[in-house]
Parts: sequence; C-alpha cells; structure tokens
Amino acid sequence: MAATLSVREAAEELGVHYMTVYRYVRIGRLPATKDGAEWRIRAADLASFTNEPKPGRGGADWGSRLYQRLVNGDEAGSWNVIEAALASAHDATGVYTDVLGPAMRRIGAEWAEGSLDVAIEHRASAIASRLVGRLGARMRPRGRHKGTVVLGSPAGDRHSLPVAMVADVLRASGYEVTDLGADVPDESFEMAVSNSTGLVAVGIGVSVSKAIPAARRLIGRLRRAIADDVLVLTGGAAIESAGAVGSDFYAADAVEATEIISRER
Ligand code: B12
Repeated sequence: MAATLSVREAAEELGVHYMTVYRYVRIGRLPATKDGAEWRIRAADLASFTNEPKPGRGGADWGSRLYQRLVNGDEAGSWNVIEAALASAHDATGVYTDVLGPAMRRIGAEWAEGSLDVAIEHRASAIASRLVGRLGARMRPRGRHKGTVVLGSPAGDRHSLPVAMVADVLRASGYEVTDLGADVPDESFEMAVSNSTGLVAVGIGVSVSKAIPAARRLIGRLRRAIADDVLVLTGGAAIESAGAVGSDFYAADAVEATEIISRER
C-alpha cells in the first residue's frame, strides 16, 4: 500500500462508501492532512483505524483527534471534533477536561521536549481560544447564581486559556464569574475584587513558574482587600499545591475548583 491514500482509496480499503470516510475525516475519527484541496490519509493511520475500538465514551479518543486538528492548524476540523464529542460522549465541561485540556497539554509537552515547533503551539493556542469562545457561550445557565468568583493570571503570566476554561466550568455550575484574563496588574485585580458583589472566591492561575513570586505578592495584596470568608484558590501548570503561592486551596482542574468552592461556601 502507498504511504498515503486519498479518501476514495481509503474507502476502497475499508470497503465503505467514500462519503463515509469523508465523514470520519471531518469529525476527526480518522486522522488526515490536507494536500491542496485533497485529504490524504496515512496508511499507518488507516491500519490503526481498522483495529480501533468502536466509538463511544470509552472507545473514542477525542483528545487525540482534537490534538491532530490543532497541530494541523485546522480550525473547522477542530470544531467538528468538538461537536462530535458533544453529540456522542461529553457535555461542555467534559470537552474541557477530557478533550481540549489533554490536547493542549500534549502540545505543551511536545513543545517542551522539542518535537513540536513553537509556531505550531501559537497557532493551536489561537484556535483553542476561538473554540473556548464558542463552547463557553453554551455554558451560561440562566437564573439566580450561587455567588461571584473573580479569576485571572498574575502579572507576567500570559496564559489566559486555562483560566477561561475554569471560568466556563464555574459558570456552568451556577457561579457568576469575572474573568480578568492573563497578565493582570495587581491594582486592576484588586479593583475588580473590591468592586464585586457577592464575592465567594478569588482564583489565580499560575501556568508559568516565573510568575510564582508575582502570584504570591498578588495574593498578599488581595487578602487585605477581601473579607475573611472569601476563598483564595489557585491552580495551573506551574504549581502543585496551595503552599507554593500561599493560597487557601489548590485545584488540579476546573471540576475540582468547582467542588472546593461549593464544599467550602
Ligand atoms: C497555550 C500555551 C501557551 C500560550 C498561551 C495562550 C493563552 N492565551 O493562554 C502562549 C503561546 C502565549 C504560551 C506562552 C508561553 N508558555 Co505556555 N503553554 C501553553 C500550553 C501548551 C497550554 C495551556 C492550556 O491551555 N492548557 C490547557 C488547560 C486546560 O490545562 P491546564 O493549564 O493544566 O489547566 C487546568 C488546571 O491546571 C487547572 N487550572 C489552570 N489554571 C487554573 C486557575 C485556577 C484559579 C484554578 C483553580 C485551576 C486552574 O484547571 C485547568 C482546567 O482543568 C501549556 C501546556 C500545559 N501543560 O498546559 C504551556 C505551558 C504552560 N507554557 C509554558 C511555557 C514555558 C511558556 C513560555 C515561557 C514559552 C512558550 N512556550 O512560548 C511562554 C511564557 C509566556 C508568559 N510570560 O507567560 C510551560 C510552563 C512551564 C513552567 N512550569 O514554567 C508549559 C507548561 C509548557 C511546558 N510543558 O513546558 N503558552
């Protein structure tokens, strides 16, 4: 067999209609890359597809499929994978925790080990921001909220995506969230916190190690501006405990952050 195949050739190999293969490619079940206007499928990918377990919550590895689309810079394909995951296995929170989160962490790990170019990481991040924009719009329940949470990253930390994902999951669980984004100056963070009504928690995302001192300093300043019963919560790729920055609680992911706030407040 040739190293890569067209959609029609792959269909012949699989004994299915070429539109079926085209659909597999579109939703990310079968990895493929675009050569001009034509999709090409690697023979090795076709072989593992043939042996793949049938799709379902356990079988389908949506994270790998999304990873592939993000690395290819394929925004439409990335959204198709998310829609397929939403249709068959996950709610929007699950897409963040089990699909988009793992795909982005894999991209970060491959960048760190030198097997993935930083330009690809940047392009994938830009696409991920737009995916979060679309998904987040579906995660805003109406009605009374359970309290306000202010989130952001400290000065010097440019990672807004992890905080945006935590914000959406908290919103989906009924909290009013002010997401200040990344690289927030201390005084802006303090002003946002002081102007919030019904504040139950402040969350600081620390994704890059060099921002740890800034996070520690920010937390010290915010503690002077908030009531004693407001929780100070931290998380992010650069820390593994609350002690690292002097917060009250550390959350390993967005769902844990939600659990901590609803348990403690
Ligand atoms: C996207 C990305 C970027 C983008 C950010 C774009 C944006 N708008 O956010 C750009 C390209 C700008 C970038 C820049 C850099 N990055 Co970067 N980046 C990433 C990457 C690949 C993905 C981040 C992401 O979206 N993750 C997906 C989310 C869902 O996962 P998560 O971050 O683990 O978040 C979950 C939990 O940690 C937790 N959580 C996260 N934040 C918070 C906050 C609160 C309050 C709570 C409660 C919980 C919580 O819940 C989240 C959801 O479940 C990570 C890899 C990684 N491991 O995450 C590297 C990573 C964070 N970056 C890294 C580095 C080194 C850099 C750069 C220095 C170099 C570079 N790669 O260009 C610069 C630094 C810029 C700066 N001064 O901050 C390192 C940091 C290592 C370290 N310990 O310092 C990482 C870990 C990559 C790696 N493996 O080495 N990056």
